[in-house]
Parts: sequence; structure tokens; C-alpha cells
Amino acid sequence: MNKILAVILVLAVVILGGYFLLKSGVVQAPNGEIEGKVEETPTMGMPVPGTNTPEMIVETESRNVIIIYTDLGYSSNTLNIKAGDTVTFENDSSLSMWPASAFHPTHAAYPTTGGCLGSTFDACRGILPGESWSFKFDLAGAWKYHDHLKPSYFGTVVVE
Ligand SMILES: [Cu+2]
Repeated sequence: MNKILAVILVLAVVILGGYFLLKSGVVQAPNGEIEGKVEETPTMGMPVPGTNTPEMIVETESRNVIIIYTDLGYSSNTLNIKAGDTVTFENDSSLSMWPASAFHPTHAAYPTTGGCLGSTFDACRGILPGESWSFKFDLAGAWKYHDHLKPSYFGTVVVE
């Protein structure tokens, strides 16, 4: 009799344990956001040790923000973004635009090398009307930019 009771008890523990294990699992919402148990860890984007199922990997959210360039200049005087975000400069004007880091004409304020002049933050050519050019900001700071073809048109991207 005690044996049967013990077996029932063990089965109950196993079933309840499995139920709570499933219930606390992370649920992937259809819009890509992760719902459920998500713990903030400094290792965003890395698998959490001991839980190496693909569902547990938290993607670092990086955004794509658009700055529209018209015949009046850039749509945003100061744009606030986070490091890793991409800014797309969209040319909705009637002339070519050439987004580039301050300062004209050296373009060296954004401190990366390898671009055509002083920085990689440089379209390096006139972007035609209807075209766009994108740049990913990995470095924190207040980065001024201008239109190399019309330096009186400028703005600032503030990267946190
Ligand atoms: Cu310039």
C-alpha cells in the first residue's frame, strides 16, 4: 500500500515539475518581441550559461532611424539614438546630397579611419535624389554632420 502511495507521489512531483518548467519558459511573440521570463544580464545577445536553447538568446535591439533630406536641409537638427543604431539619410530633395561627418572639409570629427577623407562617417559621393545612404553609429558622442555639397545644411546625431 505504501509503495503505491510513493509511486503516486513521485508521479505527481514529476508532472507538476514539468508543468511549471514549461510555464516559466520564454515565449516568442509573433512581432519578434520576447515575452515572459527575460532577465537583464550584461551579456545581451549571448546565451545565458546553462540555458543554451535558441529561445533563450536575447537579441540586442538595434534600430534604423531615418533622416530625410529636402531642399530645406536635414529633417532633424538633433537626433538621439543608441550605440549600434543605423541612421539612413534619405534624399527627398531635387539635388544630390553628401552626408558626412563634421568638419567641412576634413570630415574627421567621427573618429574612425578608412573613409574617403577623414572618417568612415562619410557617404564619399553625391547621393542622388530618391537614393539613400546609411551609417551605423557604434561610438557614443555628439556627432555633427553636414552636406558636403552644401555645408550650410547640417545636423547632430547624439549617440548614447
Ligand atoms: Cu564637407
